[in-house]
Amino acid sequence: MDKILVVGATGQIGSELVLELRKIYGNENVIGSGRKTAPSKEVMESGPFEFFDAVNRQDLEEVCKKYEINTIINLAAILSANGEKNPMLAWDVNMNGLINVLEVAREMEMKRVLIPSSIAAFGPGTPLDCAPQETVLRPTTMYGVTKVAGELLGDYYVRKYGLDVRGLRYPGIISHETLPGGGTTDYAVAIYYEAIKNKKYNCFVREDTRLPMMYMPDCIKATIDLLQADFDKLKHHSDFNVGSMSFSVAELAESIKKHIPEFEITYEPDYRQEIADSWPNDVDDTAAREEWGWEPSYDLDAMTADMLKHIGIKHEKGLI
Ligand code: AKB
Repeated sequence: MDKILVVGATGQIGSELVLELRKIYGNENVIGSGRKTAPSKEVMESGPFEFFDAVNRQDLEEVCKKYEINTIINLAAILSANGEKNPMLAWDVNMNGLINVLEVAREMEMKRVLIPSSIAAFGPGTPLDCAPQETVLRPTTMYGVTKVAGELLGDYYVRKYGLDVRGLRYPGIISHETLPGGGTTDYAVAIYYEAIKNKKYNCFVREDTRLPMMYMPDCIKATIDLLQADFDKLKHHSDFNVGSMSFSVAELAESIKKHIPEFEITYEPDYRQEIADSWPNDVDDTAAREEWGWEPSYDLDAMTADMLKHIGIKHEKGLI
């Protein structure tokens, strides 16, 4: 019986992942956790939830023992833009939280740990187009530094201790349930909300900024597919590139205009432009496709139609 702890279950990905995992593994077997922020009503009411900070190892250990956890998914992180405002906090949450997760999992001889990485692991030395699986990883953000260190740590625990650690490099994730918090790719979510609410958006990166992105249903699918993949078939462990779509801000705006012709976009690049410019346009995810059958479903226009539909409903109900 799998007993899964999702650390960071109030965040953009965690809040949706917990609900999907509960459908598969049973409500009582998926424990959500967060530091302070209250989870959604659905997450809170559909199964166990614990408030603690994974940076405090003793608290993490107590929760793992209480629920006899054998799998941890660690989604707690300070993202790229917020990380540049407070690099030491990013280091503390992203590294100390992670090492605690790995150490508790090792000591309790857990079955599996899933630790996401990000396209932020890449940097200016990485090829811009179709970033290879094995490539230069010299990020220029503290978030990126912690993601590279996290990938290396994950692989170290596989090699040194035989702990089953897996991870994937998330692109910018786009969703209509929970807002992302403090990332560089947040513009690709905010644009949809502003298009519905005000029919205009002032973007903090240039129109030609092109980054790898993914719609939430594909993100959940990728995470669960990797979680369930046969360990013996994996040649990589903590650093899988996962591609889905890649578009410029101008192309994103055009996709929205197909539904809202009067939508207007303006550009006022800030410090996040430099971060976006340090990341590749696109990734080569051949390893994920070959080793665990990764295949995305959504393209830009399919995602836009779905995002506008759901955010439109929220707006009609007066929720946004
Ligand atoms: C960010 O923009 O920091 C995140 C990421 C790409 O990991 N969305």
